[in-house]
Amino acid sequence: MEKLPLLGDEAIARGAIDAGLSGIYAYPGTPSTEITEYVLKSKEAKEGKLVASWTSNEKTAMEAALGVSYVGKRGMTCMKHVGLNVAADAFINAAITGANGGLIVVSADDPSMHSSQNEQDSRFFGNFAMIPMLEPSNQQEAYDMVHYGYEISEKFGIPVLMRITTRLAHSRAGVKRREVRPQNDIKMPGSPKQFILLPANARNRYKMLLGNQAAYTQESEGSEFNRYIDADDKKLGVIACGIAYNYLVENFPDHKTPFPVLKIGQYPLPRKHIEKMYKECDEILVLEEGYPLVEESLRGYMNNGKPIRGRLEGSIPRDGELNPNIVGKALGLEIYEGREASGLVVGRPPSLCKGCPHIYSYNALNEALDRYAKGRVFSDIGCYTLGALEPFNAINSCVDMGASITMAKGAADNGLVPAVAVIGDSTFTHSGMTGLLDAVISKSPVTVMILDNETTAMTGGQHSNAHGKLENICKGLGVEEDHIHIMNPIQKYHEENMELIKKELEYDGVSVIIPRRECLQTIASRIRAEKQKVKPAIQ
Ligand SMILES: Cc1ncc(C[n+]2csc(CCOP(=O)(O)OP(=O)(O)O)c2C)c(N)n1
Ligand code: SF4
Repeated sequence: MEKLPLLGDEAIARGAIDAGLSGIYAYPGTPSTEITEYVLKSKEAKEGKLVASWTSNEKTAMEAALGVSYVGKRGMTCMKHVGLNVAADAFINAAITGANGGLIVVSADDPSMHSSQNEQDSRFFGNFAMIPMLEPSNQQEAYDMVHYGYEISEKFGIPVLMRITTRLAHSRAGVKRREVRPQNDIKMPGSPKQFILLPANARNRYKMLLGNQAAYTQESEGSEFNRYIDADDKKLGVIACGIAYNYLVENFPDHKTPFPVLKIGQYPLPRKHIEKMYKECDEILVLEEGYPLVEESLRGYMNNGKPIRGRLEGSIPRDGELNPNIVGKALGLEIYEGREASGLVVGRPPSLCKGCPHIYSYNALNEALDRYAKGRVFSDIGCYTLGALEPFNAINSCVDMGASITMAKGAADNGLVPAVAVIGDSTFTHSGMTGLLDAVISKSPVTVMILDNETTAMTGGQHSNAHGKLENICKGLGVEEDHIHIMNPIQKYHEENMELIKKELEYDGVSVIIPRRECLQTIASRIRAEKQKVKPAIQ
């Protein structure tokens, strides 16, 4: 079969298409974005053979993918780890409804927080939902696991969580393709009650889920993705999960360890393999990205005094991404640290592009707020979060998508007047609209600036669902028309913009100001595409 050089994300996308995917729904978020982008640009999507779509947020994506599964077809949804928090209600309940057609939820974790607010471990969500989980160690496994994931999803009638991390998502390797499977035809759920989670049905479904746990573990124990690699030196046994297996074997020239290794790629944990290792080896070292999930489970399983080492115990740092050197040190190996970087290499902190529209919004806002005490601008997540840095120092919070308007409302309701919320157009339709409705209902004195650069810039310029709709959405949510304004964030209109913001800061109610000018990068991408007469890469 053909071999392709694919990113981990692309391997998942190619795997899904080849395994008979019918519909993929996602909200962008690093490091998961390239999965959906690959499918969107695929020949199969362009020929209309499958449905691929960005959604308003991760919850709507999760529910749309569940809808694909409901009709018996294979669905996928992809998100970054914090996106799974947004999708959690649907995700946890999908474990109770179960799946009809195969359903895979991909959650991409970001240990070391390369581009995230936290480094939470999605495996806890998988355990919480009590569904099977897959964790690839390389791009080939990522591809193969999608095929297998759909098999077990359909065999057990349950969604499957695939957990990846940044390093795997964004590194490239040769991936051998498999035979392409046809998509499923429409087939309605066998039981008409399956998806109706009224308490009486839900209780039955939950019992089924509990009853299936042993079968999921048995499947894990027989899985090709959980391998016990035996060796003579039983002083140590290493449990290596997902990509941590690569970091382990990179420390050994022929990739052969002198001690037994249990390579984990599937959960629930293969209990039998773990018991074997625990019985045979004097000491266990657990290598896992994220939280000490396996280490904690081991302590629960059989804490009879045998040393278990890992993140909890301290042999591995409690936070941050793993790498071969961290693993080598935990094994007591001599590590080559490499030379210090040359003094000529200077750090390049992130910054707004020169001429970015957000710059002019912040200049006007800062000046309008000059006469008030500091600390009243609640921001959200997007390129505009860089307004926290010099020279702007324009924002005072960034917590999660949507938290700008709601935090400003809470603060304003409790005496911080004026309070300002700064939110991007994509973040507004992701989870700002409900907060704005709350503010309207309680007539909170907040000034909301929706920075409309007509795209989802931070994640690469995906289509923004707010495009062309913002004023109407705000009107529909009840913001008074006299207090909805558009401004052009450009130096030429600085005075005018500043006076407008000043005026609305004094208004005792909800006002919305929409600075509107397109992101420079999407303009550049369009011009490049027009010159080459191709469709813009960024859509
Ligand atoms: C729950 C969640 N999903 C996705 C992301 C990734 N993400 C960060 S900002 C952003 C969108 C930013 O778009 P917009 O609000 O329009 O601001 P812009 O970057 O265009 O200025 C996304 C998708 C995230 N941080 N959290
Ligand atoms: S990508 Fe666009 S929105 Fe982001 S900083 Fe650059 S110009 Fe501004």
